[in-house]
Amino acid sequence: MNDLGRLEDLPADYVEALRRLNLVPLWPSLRAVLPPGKPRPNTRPACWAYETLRPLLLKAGELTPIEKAERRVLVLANPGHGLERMQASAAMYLGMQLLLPGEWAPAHRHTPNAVRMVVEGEGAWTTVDGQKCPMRRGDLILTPTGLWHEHGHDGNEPVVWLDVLDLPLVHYLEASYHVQGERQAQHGGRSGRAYVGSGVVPAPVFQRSEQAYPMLRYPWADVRAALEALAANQPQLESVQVSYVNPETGADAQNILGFHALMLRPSQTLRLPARSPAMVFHLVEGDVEIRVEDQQFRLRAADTCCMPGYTPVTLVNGSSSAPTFLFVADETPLHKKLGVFENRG
Ligand code: 1HN
Repeated sequence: MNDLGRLEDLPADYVEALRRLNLVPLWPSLRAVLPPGKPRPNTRPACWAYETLRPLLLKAGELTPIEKAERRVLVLANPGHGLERMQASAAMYLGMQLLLPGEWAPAHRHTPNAVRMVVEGEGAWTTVDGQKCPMRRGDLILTPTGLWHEHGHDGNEPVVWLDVLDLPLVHYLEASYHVQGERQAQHGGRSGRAYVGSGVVPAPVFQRSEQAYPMLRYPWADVRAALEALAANQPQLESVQVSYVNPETGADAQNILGFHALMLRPSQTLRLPARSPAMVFHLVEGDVEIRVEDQQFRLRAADTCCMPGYTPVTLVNGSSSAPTFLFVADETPLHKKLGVFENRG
């Protein structure tokens, strides 16, 4: 409904005179850019089943050599944004990337921030800023803005991972570009095992790390153990969740998107409040039903789905005997920094 008049209500020659001067009247469009009460997101609830996506990704491996593709990815595009825009939500890009044994995806760096959530396969690695990060199921690897990164594969089975980038936002800001590079020298650099979550951080001669991204690889085994310990130590805790943070500062691991892991106890139903940021769920282990508005999605392991902001989401563990583990990406750091974050309960 538009109660402020339509463009067609104005004389055509008037509108044309305005247009020739690069002018447009605001009032016919005001409700569209400022809808009453809450936003009207383009982001729709959408789900991608790994079982149906996987054979198509493997087919891409046959059709397109890595040398040609550079990154062999199927983009998980939210139909509400139009498939060609490659958006899961306003700020989030999702893609499933395939690397085959012996392949190498060459070094580059770019302004958008990326993370990888490893879905399947052994033997691949990503080198980020000179640190070689082994890729195992459930590991989260950061490739923050500006850092060199490349992928290699010494194993003997296909490796697949989920890429989450803030590309739509950075592109919208007209700040997205990349630089090609040479193969990186791998160095000790940050020690992959320096941060062990015991409340202490390395402080050689009492100098704390000045790296903006001191931790690049968050092994799933540690995250899973942290969730299980949290659940065991706090039986009354409803929401068994951890956030991926910079272990030196406690701030979010990256500047724009937030990353979390969540455990549902057997048979647990967890209602997440309606908050302004959109969310992505990737099922690492277990079985979950996701309810949003009047829709329901059943996720099996490695399935991924995306939910708009401003609407409550309910997660139901489909197993009465085993916990379910989810990786969550959201736009919370961005909304908080911009001052538009809302929790409507
Ligand atoms: C990128 O650099 C990677 O490095 C993956 O693996 C997906 C999507 C858009 C832009 C850059 C990668 C990407 C990307």
